[in-house]
Amino acid sequence: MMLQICVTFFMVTILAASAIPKPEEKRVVDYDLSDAQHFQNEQHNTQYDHEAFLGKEEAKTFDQLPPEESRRRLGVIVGKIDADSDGLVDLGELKNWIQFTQRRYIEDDVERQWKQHNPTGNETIPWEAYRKAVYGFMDDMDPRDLDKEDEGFSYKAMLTRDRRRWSFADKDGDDHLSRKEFTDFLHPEDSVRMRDVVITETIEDIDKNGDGKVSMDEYIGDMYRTSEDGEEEPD
Ligand SMILES: [Ca+2]
Ligand SMILES: [Ca+2]
Ligand SMILES: [Ca+2]
Repeated sequence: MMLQICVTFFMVTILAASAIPKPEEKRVVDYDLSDAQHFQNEQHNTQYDHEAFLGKEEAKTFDQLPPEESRRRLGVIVGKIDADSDGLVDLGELKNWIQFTQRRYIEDDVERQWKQHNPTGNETIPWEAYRKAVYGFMDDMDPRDLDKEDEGFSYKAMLTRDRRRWSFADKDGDDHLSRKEFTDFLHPEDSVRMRDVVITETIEDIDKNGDGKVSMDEYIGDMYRTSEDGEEEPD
């Protein structure tokens, strides 16, 4: 069993490496398989695989367990991944498993935010209620501060973007979002219907000077946008 687990982790490493979201995907998705860096100073960080494999919450639980119990539970999970019960975890089974943990992450996130914005359990959330909860503070702000931009970021631009995404997600056009519509709003990357707005938002993010075109400099600038931990740009 131990050998099997080692093989599995090795395979997760390969898979997770190819599953690291590209910067433009990450922007919209805004989550990664793990909070950990997959490679630190070219050293492979096993914490990344650990979290990608189990999901962040589950990985936390595992970190607190004694080794024998971790091993036992991992064995149970490996049993679940091995869909055809042939005693081996193949790449397809591993892919399905990682998709399943990502899916679960989205569902948990939607559940949490749906409850937060809809505490009385209505069928839908009206735009105005959402706007008030998220951007209500802007009503009391100085209009000059609202227009202020910090590296292309402004509250006003964020509100405009959310408003547009809301309208896209609002399939029946009543300006309220049902739970299904709200899921598309929060996680447009997971919905074919939302593809256009995902592309629009991505281009807007890269196109820093707002001329509607992506220059080489803007593209390169975007590629290194995520290296916040002091990584140096290559020459
Ligand atoms: Ca199998
Ligand atoms: Ca609607
Ligand atoms: Ca541009």
